[in-house]
Amino acid sequence: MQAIFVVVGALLLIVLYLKFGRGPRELSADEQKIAHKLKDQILNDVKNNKIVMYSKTLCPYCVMAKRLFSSLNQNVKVVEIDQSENKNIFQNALFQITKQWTVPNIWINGKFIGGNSHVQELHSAGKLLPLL
Ligand SMILES: N[C@@H](CCC(=O)N[C@@H](CS)C(=O)NCC(=O)O)C(=O)O
Repeated sequence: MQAIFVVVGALLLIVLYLKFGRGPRELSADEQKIAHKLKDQILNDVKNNKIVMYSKTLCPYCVMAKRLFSSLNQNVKVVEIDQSENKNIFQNALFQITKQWTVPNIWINGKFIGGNSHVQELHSAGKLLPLL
């Protein structure tokens, strides 16, 4: 019986970590320099690609958003930030631009749209396709 509580507790912690992660934190001066370059890279990517999604490989919300765009036959430039060298600074750079910490972090035609729930809502309301 006790073992069940331990397993449920551990699962809850994993879910909470996946949902909230570590959250944004203050960057050191060196990290801020990297964040500055990453911000330039992000702004360049979203300028040059119709749909850009900053994602994490194990994120279920990212999978849902990828499926949605794929069902609409839309090519998405997916950047898996957990595979990047400076993943926490990358996420911080995205946060500095969009004020959104979570992934997916989705851009359409150079404009920040939001996360998975936002694109799903837009699609349900018939407002996503007109943006594409
Ligand atoms: N409502 C958001 C939820 C997104 C979300 O909670 N994503 C998790 C990953 S699956 C996240 O970014 N957690 C914080 C982190 O990984 O640092 C959406 O639909 O996009």
